[in-house]
Amino acid sequence: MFEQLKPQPADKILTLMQTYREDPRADKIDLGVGVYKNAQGVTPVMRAIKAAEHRLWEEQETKSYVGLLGDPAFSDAMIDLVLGDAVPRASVAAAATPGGTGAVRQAFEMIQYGNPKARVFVSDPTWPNHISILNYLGIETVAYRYFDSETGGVDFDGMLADLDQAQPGDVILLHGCCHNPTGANLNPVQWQEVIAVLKKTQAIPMIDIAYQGFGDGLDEDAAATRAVAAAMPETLIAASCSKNFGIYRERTGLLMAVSQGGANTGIARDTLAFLNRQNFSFPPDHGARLVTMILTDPELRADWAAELEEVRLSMLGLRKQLADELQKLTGSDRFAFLGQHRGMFSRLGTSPEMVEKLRADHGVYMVGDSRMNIAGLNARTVPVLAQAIVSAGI
Ligand code: PLP
Ligand code: TYF
Repeated sequence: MFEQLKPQPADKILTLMQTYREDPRADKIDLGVGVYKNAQGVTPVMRAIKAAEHRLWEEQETKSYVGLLGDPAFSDAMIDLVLGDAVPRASVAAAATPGGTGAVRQAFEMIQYGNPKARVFVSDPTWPNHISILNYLGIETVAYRYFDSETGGVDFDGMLADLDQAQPGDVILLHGCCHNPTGANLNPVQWQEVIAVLKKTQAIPMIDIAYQGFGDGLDEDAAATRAVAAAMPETLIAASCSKNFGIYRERTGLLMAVSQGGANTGIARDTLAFLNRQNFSFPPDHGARLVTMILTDPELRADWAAELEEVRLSMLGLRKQLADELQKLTGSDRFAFLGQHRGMFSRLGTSPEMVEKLRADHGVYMVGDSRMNIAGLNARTVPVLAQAIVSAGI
């Protein structure tokens, strides 16, 4: 049977990681995979995670199975973090998943299970794994305009016009904050307009929130997700703990299905448990337990929030430095959008040829669509990158 298998295209982001590792140049700059790195280029274990792991090692007495939906205390803590008091707790069904990707996958499966005809509207561009998983499941995708490469911002009129084409039962996938791969985001007024289109079309919103705390702050980054969930009869939310808790390899995420409570919430909960059982039975627990310990212990929570804020501000500082440096070198505001973007990523808006030139001539590694991981920079390499961008003629 194995000989019948078809070779699959590699994940471009992960391939780039490998090419970077094999490059012998000492001054190479890695702006590829979306992993936070500090000024020394290290992805640290957060202080609160270390403390929680220490405590867990001392206190944990069993590693027996938990439940198909994971530990309810994890769901409660994460629902509180993401949704605050935007919706009644009784209207949320939730399942722990292997990372945010697991939550995305389970959400798509739930959509397909509930409505095999549903189409999923995705931003152009979106995180490549969205498209890959949707194609794999055979779910029809419809791209909506999003990034305006002229301005580096959102083509909001185009976006609204495309979303307006959704039919009742279609799903509109939105990034809650810190859009991957572009870094361009909607403002609160624009989110209200999106909500108006969701109501008009009766499409179902699905929000992927993988960078809460990386943009404008923990509550600020969740504001759009909260507004949508409060306004709509049904919302799916896929949340990741990989980035904001720095526990990438622990595979920690949560899928939330928000409805009007009562029987709908019950059937949503049963379906999430069923879908978990079909795919992996019990979700991973280690990362979820650490997150729960941190969010429910005031001291650990305060320390985690403080360290996350340092991370956020360091990326914001690098953005501003890069935008300023390019302003100085070009004498124009062409790159001002880099300072306005939020999160780990910014799409420079240049061609794959230019991206390759930056790699070959300057040892700068960004994804082929010109997405840069801002956290791959530090105060010393920002001017080097700015000079490389200008020398390449971008
Ligand atoms: N969604 C988006 C938009 C992402 O960028 C990522 C990657 O970090 C994820 C989901 C899921 O990440 P993970 O599965 O590592 O939690
Ligand atoms: O976009 C990124 O770089 C992150 C990390 O298959 C990632 O979201 C990259 C590729 C992948 C899974 C996660």
